[in-house]
Amino acid sequence: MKREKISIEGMSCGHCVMAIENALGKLPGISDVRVDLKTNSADVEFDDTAISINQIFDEIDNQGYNARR
Ligand SMILES: [Cu+2]
Repeated sequence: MKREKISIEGMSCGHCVMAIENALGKLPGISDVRVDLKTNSADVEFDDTAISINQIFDEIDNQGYNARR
């Protein structure tokens, strides 16, 4: 398991937090996701043999936010 903190731009409310948590939670290989609106970041725990950090960034972007690499 790997844990990464990802900076996210474009979140404005609790709905944004839920949208990202739900979307990432559905991806295979992700075991824990916590999005924090105050710090504009996500703390993600994942199995890096099942999913790459770039796929996680892409999913955040697909939801309409901007994951900063
Ligand atoms: Cu929102």
